[in-house]
Amino acid sequence: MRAVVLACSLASCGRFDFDPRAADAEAADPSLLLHFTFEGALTADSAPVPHDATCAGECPTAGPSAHASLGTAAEFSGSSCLRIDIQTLRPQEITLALWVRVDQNGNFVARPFHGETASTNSYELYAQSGIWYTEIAGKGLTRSNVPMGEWHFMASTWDGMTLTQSIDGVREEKVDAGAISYADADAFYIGCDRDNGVEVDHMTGAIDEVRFYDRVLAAEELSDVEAR
Ligand SMILES: [Ca+2]
Repeated sequence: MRAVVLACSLASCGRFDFDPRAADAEAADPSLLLHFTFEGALTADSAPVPHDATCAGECPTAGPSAHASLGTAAEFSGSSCLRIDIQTLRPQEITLALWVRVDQNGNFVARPFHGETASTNSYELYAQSGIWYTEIAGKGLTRSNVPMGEWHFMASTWDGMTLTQSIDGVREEKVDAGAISYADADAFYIGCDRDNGVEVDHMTGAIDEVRFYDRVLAAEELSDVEAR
């Protein structure tokens, strides 16, 4: 076993169902803008063009993930958050995918558009009072009664017209969701949102395998992502 561990690459360590061909394809996919695996340094981005995070407030800590094959996850305490400076990346199509365990309310991921001057002006995935939300600028989709304290795979896509939300493979969509309106100062956040110039809605729970693409992934592709 030791020889296997020593031989594996950083990305594959601990993933015994790891398919190197799939990983190579993912590492070469230019539409993958961000990919946080939370193995090793929790601020490290594994996307083809990496944009490492900084801690906005407290740093998250490492904890167990949804499956042993996913290694470690990032644990958010309610006052920790990660900021990724991708202000120059302004995709007009989006896919977000991640594993989430909610212990209390909070934002899983958020891409504010006018976070310095406004609220409810983000592409955001969050939970509040047992309801999960996928919203653009305050409009979007909800799912009630998602169990707390358990891991779920969540994905959302936006093609410029239709917003989708998928939780554990059950998909809903909304046409004419809110509009994307990028501003200069806004970053991307994991574990909180930014409204009126301050970080808000901090997550209490855990997050793993955050992927952010500038295209809409098909349902089969999202199933492949979930299975990795
Ligand atoms: Ca992980």
